[in-house]
Amino acid sequence: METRCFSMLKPGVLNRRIVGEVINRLERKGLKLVGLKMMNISEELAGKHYAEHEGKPFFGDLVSYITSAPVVAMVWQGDDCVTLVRKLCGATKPSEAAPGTIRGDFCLHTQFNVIHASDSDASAEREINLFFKPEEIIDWKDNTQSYL
Ligand code: FUP
Repeated sequence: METRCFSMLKPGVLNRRIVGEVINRLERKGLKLVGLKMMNISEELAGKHYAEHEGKPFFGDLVSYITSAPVVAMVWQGDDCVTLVRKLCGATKPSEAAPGTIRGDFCLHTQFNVIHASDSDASAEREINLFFKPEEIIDWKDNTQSYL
């Protein structure tokens, strides 16, 4: 069954000119990009997005980093979308992320680990609603679906 996953290229990815390379990893897998926008994240939105980390020692740094420069927010769709996107992202800690994964290939530090991806269907729904209006998601007709 098709599900959706919220994903976000974190601050620095635009600066490093690797937006296309990272998106390419997810596209090549066959996942369908149904939402895409560049944006600046407000402190309020950052607080809601990272609510589960409130009170942890890294929370302040997390919020100031994610609000420090533009991000690229995305919604991906496909069978087992959350599982697949997280596999392609790799482990949270770059030192544990396998080579070939996005985090395994493009970052050194957990704090700057390039990409966010929802960790369950429930958080995907919550995060998509936080970042996208319903009309900003376009579930386009996919003529190649029978080949994927
Ligand atoms: P993930 O779901 O892989 O993005 O990981 P988490 O939700 O556990 O963490 C969210 C973000 O907090 C990570 F992307 C980076 C940051 N973080 C730290 O800076 N230090 C930590 O010890 C854990 C997470």
